[in-house]
Amino acid sequence: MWAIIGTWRMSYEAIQNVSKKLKNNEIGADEAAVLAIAEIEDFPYFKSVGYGGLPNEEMVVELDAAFMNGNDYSFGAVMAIKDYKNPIKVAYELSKQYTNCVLVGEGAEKFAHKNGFERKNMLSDRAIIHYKKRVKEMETELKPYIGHDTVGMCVLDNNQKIVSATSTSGLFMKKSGRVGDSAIIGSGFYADSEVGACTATGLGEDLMKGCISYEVVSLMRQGKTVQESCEIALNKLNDKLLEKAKKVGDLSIVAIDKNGNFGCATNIDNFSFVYASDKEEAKVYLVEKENNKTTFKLASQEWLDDYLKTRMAKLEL
Ligand code: SD4
Repeated sequence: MWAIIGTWRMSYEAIQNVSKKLKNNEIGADEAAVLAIAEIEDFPYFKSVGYGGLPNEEMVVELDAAFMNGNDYSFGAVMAIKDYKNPIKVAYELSKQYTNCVLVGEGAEKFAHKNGFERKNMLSDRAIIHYKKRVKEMETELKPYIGHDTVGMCVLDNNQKIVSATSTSGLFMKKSGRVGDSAIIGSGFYADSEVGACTATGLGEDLMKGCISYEVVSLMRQGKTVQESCEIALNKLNDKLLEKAKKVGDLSIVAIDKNGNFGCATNIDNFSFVYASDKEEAKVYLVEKENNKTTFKLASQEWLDDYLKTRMAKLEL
């Protein structure tokens, strides 16, 4: 039995590709998560992950990524790393270390260099255009743009191993050194092979307030289904923030349980995810939310075609 779930439509091709290998037992959960996320990091048209990711307010691309092994809870994370092609591979390598497994900025870059990871200028021409357009729009004051597309994946393999992993350029126009939930254990990702895994996307500052990925796994551990766990955790965080802070950012999560069942929850209107398992091939789902109840449906072919067209449309200043 195996299953894989990834945030956003962006996970589609990568999940299709690794599914074939998971099915044939060619790779396990670790490799599936790392390969799939690296493929997304390499694709220049996804603008919140890897190459082509949107820069911070100084027009520098700083990336966060993380990996967690649900068998032994080992994990690794890089934060605000610059000029490395695949932050997820660096995070994975760090997860093999008991100590020093979370590195930021220069320290992360030194580690990547010492371990022979490929360097790359991660600022694409397209990202520069996005940046300049945004600067023009905000002539007076630069504010972080709260649109998002971070990739998070949870994978269960045929050996009942579960992992969770993420990669992101974080918020567009963020401050230099800003870190969101994606590289913070328990917030952007969490995995326990005896229970399940969860990963999040949205406004990191708010997702961290609920330690949401840990919360979802805890609820599953207490006997809730994966779908119940996602909805309870997300609605609770959403409602608490509205009550206490009078505002809440975008929050979306996906999760799997130890039997490969999936769940999702969101407080926005355009969240999508991709799921594949030994029982079904990779499909894109669109999530809908009404009165704290989450439903999802398969994306139509028209929606899928339109997505890539929009993503790859010519950009002009
Ligand atoms: C962050 N959660 O850095 C990330 C942003 C995100 O899609 O999800 N973008 O806050």
